[in-house]
Amino acid sequence: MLSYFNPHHALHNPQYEFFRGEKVPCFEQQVRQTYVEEVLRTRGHALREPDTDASAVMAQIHSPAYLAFLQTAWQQWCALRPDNAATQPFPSVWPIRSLRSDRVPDNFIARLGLYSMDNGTPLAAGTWPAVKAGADAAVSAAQALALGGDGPKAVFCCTRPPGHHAGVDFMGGYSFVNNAALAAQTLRNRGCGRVAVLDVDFHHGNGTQSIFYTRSDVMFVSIHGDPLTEYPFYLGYADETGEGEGLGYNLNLPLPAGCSKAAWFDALAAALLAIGEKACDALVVSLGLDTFEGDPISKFPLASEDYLTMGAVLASLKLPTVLVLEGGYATQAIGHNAVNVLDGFEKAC
Ligand code: OKP
Ligand code: ZN
Repeated sequence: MLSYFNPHHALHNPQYEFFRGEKVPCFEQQVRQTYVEEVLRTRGHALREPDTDASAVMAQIHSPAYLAFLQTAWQQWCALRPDNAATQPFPSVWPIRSLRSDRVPDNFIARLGLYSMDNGTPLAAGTWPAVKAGADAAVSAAQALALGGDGPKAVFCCTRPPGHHAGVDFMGGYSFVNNAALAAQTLRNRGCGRVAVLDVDFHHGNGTQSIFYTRSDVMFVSIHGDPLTEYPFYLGYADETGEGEGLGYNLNLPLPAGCSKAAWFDALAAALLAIGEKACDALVVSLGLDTFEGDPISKFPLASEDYLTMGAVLASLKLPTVLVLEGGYATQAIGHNAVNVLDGFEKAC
């Protein structure tokens, strides 16, 4: 499958995150993309560098103030004191209920809280250039997809860090810019009447859902660990069905942690049925591989061979498809699991 990769992902190289109250090495590591690229090459897939500047599409999805903050966040952090270059900034206070989010504080950590949903999204010196190159890869992939006629019927975007937790004006869950939303918006810009985003990452794609919640031109469907017990906790319930124009164009299929494979594939069938009912012209898959049984932070049961099946089932929709890499933290397995989805997809076409 034609694949666009993020050539600058390694610039995003934070040293630690907080996990259960402790500083731990980041789960979201450089080797994740290295391994996927390696398996793509050894299994014969073409890899391309991005050939588009995502800036215009980014401005359609994210707020100007958030994008401006993100671009210079590291410089702002380092300007506070020279020692800061050796550490990482984390928010510690957030404008939740009763507090104002319409004022932008002068204090950097307060601004970081304004633009973050958690303290689990470490920012490093090269975060912005890495994230920007990932956005370029997502838009490039969506532009390379053939919408009828000759050309690739599916394209893969191989990038990190992930994007599906990032909303219009906030980062969170290792995500800064919403790559799947950029791909979907690019397909809309190219004339697709309706795009379906199917998010199969273990974690609910709260950012993508919120970006498209009031729109019917981009449908959002997600299969994920029940937010009652799993991150991101505050979104992803079955009763979130869209609002206004978007009513009926959001579908959450939460599953209990520890559910069976059969339950997962039943949810996938339900997701495809719902997408099939809405006359969609293209599909974007938020491809998280953290549904893998060996994932260190997730609780779904899929084995490596199940990803071949997943790919074949996704292909049965017969829609032009962009697959965008999201999570997956069993680093040794992420390459084969991701490429199994692509091979399963192509074999079924
Ligand atoms: C990103 B993706 C909080 C650490 C928890 C949340 C997991 C983010 C997953 N201190 N991190 O959906 O794979
Ligand atoms: Zn995830």
